[in-house]
Amino acid sequence: MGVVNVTPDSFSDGGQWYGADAAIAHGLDLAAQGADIVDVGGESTRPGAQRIDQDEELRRIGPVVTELVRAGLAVSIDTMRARVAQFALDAGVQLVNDVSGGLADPDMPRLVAAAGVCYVVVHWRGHSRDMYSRAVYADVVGEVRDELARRVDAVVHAGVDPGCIVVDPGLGFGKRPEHNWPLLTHLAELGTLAGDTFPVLVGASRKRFLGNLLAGPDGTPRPFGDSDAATVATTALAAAAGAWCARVHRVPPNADAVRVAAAWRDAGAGTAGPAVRVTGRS
Ligand code: PMM
Repeated sequence: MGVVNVTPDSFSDGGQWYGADAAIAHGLDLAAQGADIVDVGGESTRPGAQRIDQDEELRRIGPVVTELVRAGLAVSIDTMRARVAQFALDAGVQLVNDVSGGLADPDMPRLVAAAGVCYVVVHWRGHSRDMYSRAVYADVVGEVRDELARRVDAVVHAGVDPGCIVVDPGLGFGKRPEHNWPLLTHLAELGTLAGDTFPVLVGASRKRFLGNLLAGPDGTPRPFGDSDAATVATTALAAAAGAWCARVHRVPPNADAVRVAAAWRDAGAGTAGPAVRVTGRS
């Protein structure tokens, strides 16, 4: 999954693809480079971010989603708002990626259910402006798993087909760097909820915990754009462990890592996890 952030302020690539034309061209590039899905978002969720209003979010994603769907790509919409998801679904997106797992907007699960598309349910404890205040865990894997299970229950109760649900541990969302590593090493466990096994999506790309890991001798974190090789390493490890999807900013090396991991698994080191089908028109 390639990321198109139509935002002036995302931490990982803020501003680079802000205008509609630049964002559309970037989405087409990502698909040409091997992204199976292009994820379009108009609202930054970096730590401390204030929310933008709905009209602004619609203004940012509208032409981008419309054009990328028209070009035949499989597009997902990265939004916490049902109204924005509704616009994108009407335009033909194939997947709703809701980093709040349906908590931010209670209308979202019903909307996704009615549209019959797949739904990425992300572990989340609250909005970005103060998300670190909730980053307190005694057992991060157990708590994230239990909270994800409750969200999956809720969205299924709202009518979402369990066969269309993808779960995501929400790396960095209400998690400090030290919380992300155990989540990454327990992906299969996180995808197995109440006896069902769900495809897992991982969004480690350029996140702060990678920059912290790669800090220089004086402790200065590596800048976001310089953690792409570490992102590729997480993609390979996650895919080898059976993850269905890696959400990334730079597609070519991550697409290679996914292929290496598939060969690795085929040669006997584990099995592919469950998957959902998300396809564009061409
Ligand atoms: N992370 C970000 C945005 N959307 N969606 C999913 N499913 N999982 C994530 O981890 C995730 C996401 C924030 O990162 P960005 O600013 O680089 O897009």
